[in-house]
Parts: sequence; C-alpha cells; structure tokens
Amino acid sequence: MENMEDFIRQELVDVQGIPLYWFMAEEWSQVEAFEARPDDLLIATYPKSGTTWVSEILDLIYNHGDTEKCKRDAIYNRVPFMELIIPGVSNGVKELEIMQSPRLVKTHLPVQLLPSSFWKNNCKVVYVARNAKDVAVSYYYFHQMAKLNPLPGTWEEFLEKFISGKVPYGSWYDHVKDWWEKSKDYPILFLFYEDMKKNPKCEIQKLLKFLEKDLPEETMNKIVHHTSFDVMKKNPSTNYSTVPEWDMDHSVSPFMRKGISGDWKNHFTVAQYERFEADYQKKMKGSTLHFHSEI
Ligand code: PPS
Repeated sequence: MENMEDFIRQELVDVQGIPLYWFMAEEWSQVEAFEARPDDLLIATYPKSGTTWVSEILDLIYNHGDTEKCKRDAIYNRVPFMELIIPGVSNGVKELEIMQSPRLVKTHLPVQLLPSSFWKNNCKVVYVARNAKDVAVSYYYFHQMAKLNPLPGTWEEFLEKFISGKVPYGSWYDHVKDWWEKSKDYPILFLFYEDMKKNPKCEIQKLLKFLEKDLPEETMNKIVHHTSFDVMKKNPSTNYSTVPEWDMDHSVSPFMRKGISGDWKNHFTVAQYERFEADYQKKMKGSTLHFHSEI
C-alpha cells in the first residue's frame, strides 16, 4: 500500500500552463480526444466546490427521485471523472465510452482544456462555484487525505500555493472567471455552493428548468433530504468510503468533512485574511462574478 502511495503522490506536471496530476499529463492525448455526445450533461467545477453534491442531485433528477436506484453504485461510477486516468487503475474516458446515454460527466478542467467535442456538440454544462476561502480550506484537507495530491505542507504554505495557482487545476480565480464568461455564450447553468446551502430546493428548481424537466413537489423535497450533508455523509454510495485506503484515508480527514460555508474563519489568521483579500481584489477586479463567503 505504501508503494502505491509513493507511485501516486508525485509533483504536478504542467499541461498547457495548468498544473495537473502527473498521470493525467501522461495520458493527456486520451482526454483531448474524448468524444462528447450531444445529450451528455457535463458537471464542471473547480475542485472542492460541491461536485459530489450536485452530481447526486442530478443522478436523482435523472432517476425521478428514486433514492434506492441511486444507491446502485458509488457516485464516481455513476458520474465518471472524465480526465482521471491512472494507468492500470482507472480510466474515466474508457468508463464513459461504454456508458449508455444520457451520461453525467464530471470534470474539473478549466475552460481552455476542455475537450473540443463538448463545445462542438453544444453540450449542457452545470458549473458549481464556491467561495475561494472555503475552497482553499477544503482543498488543504483533501490534499492530506487523498493521496493523488502532492503533500500540502503547512496551512500557511498551502494557502500561498493556492493563491499562486500552484495546485492541481491551477488558479481558482481564472477557473471561475473563465467559466463565468463562457456561460454567456454556451448552455451553462452557473450555480453557487452557498446558494445550494441556503435554499437547496430553489437550486434544484433551477436545475429542472435548465434540463427542461419537471418533478412533483414531494419528489423535490425527497431529493433535498437525500442530498443533505448528514444523509450523504452516511451514504456509502456518496461518501467515498468505498475507495481503497491507498487512494483516500478518511482517518486523516473524511471526504465529507464539514459541508458548511464560512469554515475559513476557523483557519485564516487576520494577517492571512488581509493578504488574501488584497490579492483577491486585484485578481477579481473587473469581473461581474460575486461570491458570498458565509451564509
Ligand atoms: S471533489 O473531490 O473536488 O470532487 O470534491 P467536491 O465534491 O467538489 O467538494 C467536496 C466538498 O463538498 C462538501 N459536500 C457537501 N456540502 C454540503 N452538502 C452536501 N450534501 C455535500 N456533499 C459534499 C464536502 O464536505 C467538501 O467540503 P468540506 O468543506 O471539505 O466539508
């Protein structure tokens, strides 16, 4: 198991200006050649922004709120992670190739690295964004427990890496801004984690409208309950407890960690907050994209 960890936990590799996991970089030609289908629904996020949450909601919508049916397999098999290709271990592209339509596809890729077939097919995209400070905290814990990530160092060190975009998938700032701009020209529903926390039913209604689907009130309430943090944390098909320990060690930090908005307040010192905010204002200047950092 230790050997597997040594094999997987290595430094990031630059792919067209974006730091990615070394195994993705090695298999990049497969990702680039991915063939999207017109009825694919792409779930795009910067890591730690609510991917698993919205994936479970969407699988429930696709299955008319049948919670038992959505326990048929782990979330990472129901919604394959397209660019996750670890030679001899898993291959998101191949898993999707043999999947029946309509497919739900997970990606964390920034706009410029998305396989062109998604744009050519005008595929619908659900993008979920979460405020940067909570993403940084969540990503820090994820770096410790999920062994595909390089070791994060101290919180102070990790925060600097996050600010400078030296983390998997690069700059949070560019990721959210670029997808936000793209949502003006393509069928992209742009949602916020904080809105999902505040009023999940309202966000489910937005998803239904975007997908041109309808569900009875009762089913929507069922989906809200089944996708609440506490229920998903206990559910083996959503809490990642089924992945091997060489991949994720939940005793270090559980995948379903806290699921709140504003946990950054428990981690940022005043000095870190001030530095972060000054840098944030510069990087987000001129953008019409605004976040709530607590609810
Ligand atoms: S990943 O690895 O990038 O796909 O992770 P992702 O699913 O995007 O993000 C994980 C964080 O989302 C929280 N989460 C939830 N919050 C509220 N409600 C629900 N149902 C839910 N499901 C997952 C999860 O706990 C991670 O956030 P933190 O802040 O670390 O708890």
